[in-house]
Amino acid sequence: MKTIHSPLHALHDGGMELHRGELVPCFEMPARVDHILAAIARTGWAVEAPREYDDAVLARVHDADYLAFLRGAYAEWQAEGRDGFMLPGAFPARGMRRDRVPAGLHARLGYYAFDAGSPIMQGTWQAARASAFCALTAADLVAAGERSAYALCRPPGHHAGRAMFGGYCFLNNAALAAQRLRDAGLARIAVLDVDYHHGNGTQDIFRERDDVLFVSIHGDPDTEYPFYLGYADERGAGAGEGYNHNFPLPRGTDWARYAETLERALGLVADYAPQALVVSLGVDIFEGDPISQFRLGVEDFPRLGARIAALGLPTVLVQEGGYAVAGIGDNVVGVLAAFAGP
Ligand code: 6XA
Ligand code: ZN
Repeated sequence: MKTIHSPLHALHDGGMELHRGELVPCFEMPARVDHILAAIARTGWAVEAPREYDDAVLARVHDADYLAFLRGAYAEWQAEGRDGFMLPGAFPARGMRRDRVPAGLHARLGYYAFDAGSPIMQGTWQAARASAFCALTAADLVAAGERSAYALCRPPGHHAGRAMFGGYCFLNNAALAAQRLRDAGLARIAVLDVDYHHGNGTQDIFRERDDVLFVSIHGDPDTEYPFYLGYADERGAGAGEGYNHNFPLPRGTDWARYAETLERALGLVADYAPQALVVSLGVDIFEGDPISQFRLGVEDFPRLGARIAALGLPTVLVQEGGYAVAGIGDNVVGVLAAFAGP
């Protein structure tokens, strides 16, 4: 399976996040990619650089004002004489104004963010663009007839909304891939999100559309991040009603329980009869993950890959989470190798 990778991911590095009430070093770190690349090197698969795209392609999924903010925010921060990384500290919660974009940098930082866990630093915009380009390139390969392609995206994307960042995500790589496949003329695209965390950004982007199905299996948002979206009663709206399916599962879910739900999710994808599939591939469903609570073992990732492959669909696999850094390569390649088959 061809891997699309850019070394520019490393420009987004370090910083602290406010995680469950504590300021801690970011779990999302460049070493994740090194371990995935090392495991891919052992397979002998080709690794290619992404193509370049105009910001207009990003604007197919994201609002122009949000893209302008991401592009320029760090320069504004530096103009204040500051360096390091920046985190928001105030958000427009219920009862406050969300209908106007405020002028000041810190006001806009909180306006566009939904958590204090996603630091922006000097290279964040460049890294996020390169990550999105990986997903877009993988989508272009699949649109051109490849059976599958793997976008080694970092930073991840599935929490990023049209005009919102959080959960380490700035640009929604999976949504950009799905939209790219649509723009290539494929009529119906399914997104299957198997990351431990609900893909709130992807759901929100496609909520009112029936041309992109969103199906997600994830930790129950009653206790698991991102908390405020991802419940089973969210079914889409307007034309998109019935094209959104959430499967929240309890802490401690093992492969047996997961596999039952996966069959239901795959059944929904198959019933939709899409022309292509985008997988938000988070391997933070691993039992060793430091911030997640499912109990999938190393041996379960090939099972997951084989089950997804059985759909027989042209597929873009997009890297999302996974923070058991030493094991991340084996878990990702476990899925990809089983997907690709002998
Ligand atoms: C809060 C946890 C962020 C989870 C990010 C993730 N600091 N999303 O893995 O899929
Ligand atoms: Zn995750």
